Amino acid sequence: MGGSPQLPETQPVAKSPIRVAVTGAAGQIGYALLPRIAAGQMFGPDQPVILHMIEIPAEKPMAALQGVAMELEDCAFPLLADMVCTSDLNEGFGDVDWALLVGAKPRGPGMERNDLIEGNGPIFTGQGKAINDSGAKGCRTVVVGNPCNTNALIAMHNAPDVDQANFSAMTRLDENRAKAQLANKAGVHHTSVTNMTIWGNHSATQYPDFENVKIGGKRGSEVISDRAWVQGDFIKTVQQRGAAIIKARGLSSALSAANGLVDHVRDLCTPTKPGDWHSVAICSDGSYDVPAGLICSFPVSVDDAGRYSIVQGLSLSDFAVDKLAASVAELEHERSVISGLLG
Ligand code: NAX
Repeated sequence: MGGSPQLPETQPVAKSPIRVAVTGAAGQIGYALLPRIAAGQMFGPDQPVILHMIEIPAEKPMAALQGVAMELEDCAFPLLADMVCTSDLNEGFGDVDWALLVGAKPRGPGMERNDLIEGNGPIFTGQGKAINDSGAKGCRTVVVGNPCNTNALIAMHNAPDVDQANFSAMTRLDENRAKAQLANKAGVHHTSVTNMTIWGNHSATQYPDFENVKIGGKRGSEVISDRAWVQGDFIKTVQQRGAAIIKARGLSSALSAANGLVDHVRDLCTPTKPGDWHSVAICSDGSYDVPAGLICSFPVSVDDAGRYSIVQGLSLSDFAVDKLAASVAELEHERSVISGLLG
């Protein structure tokens, strides 16, 4: 018999697992988030992960965490290489490549925003220090626990050996909410809406930017001419969407928040489609007159080498400048409330 010998099938080289810490892992967002990470939706379908799931050292949350770990085990995810369940921060952040800081105390009845800021701030000093001391070199941190911009600021200041560019806070849920509202109004699918920026704080002062958005590749104003709606109901609906979800569901956003975090991290690891951008709260370098050092949401794009930068040169009307200034003033106020935690 002639012919060439049969070559053995080549096996793809297996990637080594990355370590991903999630705090508040037994909470509602954790429950919606962990299976998506383990299924490869955050880091890709060929990237194994070791989940470091962190909770507070109390009986109930630690027992709930064990239950979550059992369920993850029962999913038999091919990419889930191992799990660590702990309340010890140095073990939890030990050698992690990503630290997703979701856990925080919820805002209780009658609590003012300042109480929330003061109550949650100290969580992020200890976590920042542990990321600094125990995280892998180049560890990247994303804060979701509210007030997330200011908590990211606290974590960043308590991790002096980590590049400040490695800290961000999540405004991607707000971006996705804004895209959905515009798509509904224009009668198009939400994937037609691009170039959506959330400026400022993840709070009721955030400014979803209608002036630079594109719908089906056209300027938003060419598709939606109802200026009163975009300056009024649209902005208000996006700013108040979290409260509307609580009213409807009796619980705060969880699956959409987990989805926002999947999008946030995946798009920080992936070159951005040319001409588009996403909203990420990062340490300001003074762009758009936002004081350097504040964690503020900007339009951000990622280049082919995986480096992100703030998209420059967008035009902002007087209306937009005023909105951004109000949100920045709130961020400065929040920073003054927790200034004692900045190390
Ligand atoms: P849950 O109350 O369901 O879960 C929070 C979990 O965090 C609990 O299991 C709790 O034991 C744990 N926890 C508290 N302090 C901790 C600490 N120091 N270390 C480790 N774990 C700790 O809240 P959930 O709905 O999951 O929301 C979590 C956070 O996300 C809240 O601060 C919430 O305000 C914030 N959100 C932020 C959003 C954003 O877009 N940035 C949107 C959704 C959400 O509101």
